[in-house]
Amino acid sequence: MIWVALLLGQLLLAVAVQSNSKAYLPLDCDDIYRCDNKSNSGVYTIYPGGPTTPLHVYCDMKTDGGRWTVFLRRVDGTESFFRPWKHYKAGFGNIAGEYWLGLENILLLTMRKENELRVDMEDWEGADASAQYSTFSIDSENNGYQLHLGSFTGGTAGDSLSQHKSMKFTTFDKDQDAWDKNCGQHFLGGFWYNACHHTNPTGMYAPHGAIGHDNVQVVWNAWKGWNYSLKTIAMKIRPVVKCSCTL
Ligand SMILES: [Ca+2]
Repeated sequence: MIWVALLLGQLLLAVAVQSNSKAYLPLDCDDIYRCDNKSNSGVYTIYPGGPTTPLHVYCDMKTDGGRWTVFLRRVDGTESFFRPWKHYKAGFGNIAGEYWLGLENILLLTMRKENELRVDMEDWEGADASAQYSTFSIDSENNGYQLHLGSFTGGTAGDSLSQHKSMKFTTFDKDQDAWDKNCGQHFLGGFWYNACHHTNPTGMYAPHGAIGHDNVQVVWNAWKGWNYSLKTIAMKIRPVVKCSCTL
C-alpha cells in the first residue's frame, strides 16, 4: 500500500509540474527571450493583462541584445496613423507590419517592471540611427497617459524626445497638448505632443520629398531635421537589467 501511495504521489507531482509549465505566460518579449534565448525576431503572444487577454506583438530579439517589445512600427505606409483617441487607446494595425500597440497595453507593460526605451530609424539612403533613454513609463488614462521619460543615454540619432517629457497624449479628437490649437490635428498623428513636436513618429508616411508640408511626416529632428520623412521608425521597450553581481 505504501508503494501504491508513493507511486500515486509521484504521478500527482508529475501532473502538477506539467500543468505549471503549461501555465507559463510571458508578460513581454523579455520573458520570451529568457525562456529561449535562441528566439528569433518576429510575432509572439504575450500576456501583460493576464491569462484571458493574449496580445500579439513584434519582438526584436536581435538589436543590442534583443528582448525588445515593440509598441510602434512604421515600415511602408500601409496603415493610417491619423486615428481617433479610442484607436490609440486600444491599438491598431498589423503586428507583422505597421502597428500601434495601444496605450492601455503600453501601460500594462510599463507598470510591472521598470523599462528602458529605444527608438530605431532608417532614412531612404540606407543609413540607420537610434536613440536610447534610461527609463520609460506612462500614467493611466485618468491622467491622460502622461509620459515619464528618463535621460537620453546615447545613440547617433540624437535626442528628439526629451522635449516631450511629462506631456499627456493627444489625438485629433482629444487635445491635451501645450499648443493653443490641436497638434494631433495639425501634424496628422497621435503622440505625447508638446507645442508641438521634435519627433512625429505617427505622422504621415511618405517617401522623402514627396510632400511639401514640413513637420507632418515621420520626423526625428535631431537626426535628419524637420523636413525629412523617415523610411522606418520603431519604438521599443525592455526591462532594465538590475545587475546584482559584484566585479
Ligand atoms: Ca492644444
